[in-house]
Amino acid sequence: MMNRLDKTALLPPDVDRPSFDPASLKVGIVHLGLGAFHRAHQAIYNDLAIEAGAATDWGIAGASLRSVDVVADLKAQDYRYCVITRGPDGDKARVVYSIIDAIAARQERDRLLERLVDNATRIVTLTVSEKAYGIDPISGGLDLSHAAIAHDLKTPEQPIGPIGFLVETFARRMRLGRDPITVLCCDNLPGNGHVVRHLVVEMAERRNPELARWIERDMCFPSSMVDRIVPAATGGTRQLATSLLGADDRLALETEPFTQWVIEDDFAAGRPAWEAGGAIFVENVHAYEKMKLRLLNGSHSLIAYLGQLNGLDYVRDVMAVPAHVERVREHMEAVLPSLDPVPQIDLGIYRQELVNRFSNPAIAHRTAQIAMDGSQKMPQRIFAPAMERLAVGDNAQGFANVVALWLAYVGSSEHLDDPRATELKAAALLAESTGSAAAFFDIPGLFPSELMNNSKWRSLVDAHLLVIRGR
Ligand code: CS2
Repeated sequence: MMNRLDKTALLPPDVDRPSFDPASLKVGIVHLGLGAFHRAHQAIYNDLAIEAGAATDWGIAGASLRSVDVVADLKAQDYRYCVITRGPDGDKARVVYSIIDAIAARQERDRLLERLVDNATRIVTLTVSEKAYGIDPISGGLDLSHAAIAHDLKTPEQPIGPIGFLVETFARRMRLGRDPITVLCCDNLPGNGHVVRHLVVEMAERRNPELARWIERDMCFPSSMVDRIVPAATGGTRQLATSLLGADDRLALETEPFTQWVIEDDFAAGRPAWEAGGAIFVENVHAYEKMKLRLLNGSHSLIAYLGQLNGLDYVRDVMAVPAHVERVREHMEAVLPSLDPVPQIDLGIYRQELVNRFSNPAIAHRTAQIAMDGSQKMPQRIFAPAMERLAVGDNAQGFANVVALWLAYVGSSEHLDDPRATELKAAALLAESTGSAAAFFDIPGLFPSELMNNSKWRSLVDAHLLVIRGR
């Protein structure tokens, strides 16, 4: 039988790993959302920070709010797993040590809350995906019809969602006289720190205004921009890991060499020296996040819908078609005037780098994975720059095309993966029979009012939809 990657595994010398002993670490961070992204991004910066500063009090307790499998697998492997970087120089494996505890919130809610409330916990980080927060698209506040929000308002002491867990954590910390801490959101939302702060304060306000005031005054919610393309792992990833490690790793991940993390340096109770892993600390992350959400993620959504509508399964397949690459470059060109100058970044080089990253032949990133949850992704990726371009007199034609590609995809997909799938599918049926996207624009809160009320731009969407469907 194949050896398992755990603390007894003897690894080949060319597999990177930290030089510290994971048994020497203590928890200083609780992370919510144990998906591939966190494990291939923050956890590595954290390993490098601990190593550089011998900062053994910044271990991570990772919590999964939904899945229980990742927790069981981490436990079975003594919390070790490998990240394989795949680029032009070949494949390189690195074993990660930073995660030293794993908690399945569904099974161990109390233990998770104990960790969150512990005085040793000074930072709570999050990667739970856009849809998990429960943001009302119209008010920007709590969506009271969101299942986790509704649940956590009703039974606040037994939370299930990220906002509910944070509010209950603060309620307990206040009661126990614990120190203020930092909440660091690492999801692809604009002003992600502000968003989370707003939701947490609103939920706390409903429980106890004094709690809301304490959170507002003493907790820190820095925003951050995160970037690394980490496709969902497959059987192939596991095979590759076996060949590189000589051990079986159920949690192996593959990713690209590129990685970026820009963080507002606003922490209530210290932080690891993540700059040792290349993180950049800034006063304001806004320009970086706008650049990334609009150039990278916006192009990603365009590529995903082009791929899905043309039978191309992977991002790299779309990028192998010159006409599609041309379209992606044109989209980036259209986004450019909506961006602010980004310190230390040459946007020309950044755009070329994106084309190269999307084209990486070793990265099998499914267009279906990116295409999901369009209702949660389109606002910051496509609608926001479209609105800004319209406001200064541009016709935002290209953005109308991306929206039409998304709507055509919604109409054609058999199993639409989106929290608003029912409403979207119903609108798609109407759009099919009327030949107009009006039914989509009628869905409350799907499009911002500036786009809903712009009949000229809407007719561009209709025209593109007609052409796409006619193909
Ligand atoms: C992607 C992102 O799935 C998606 O919607 O656009 O996950 C993307 O790969 C990352 O943000 C890259 O940093």
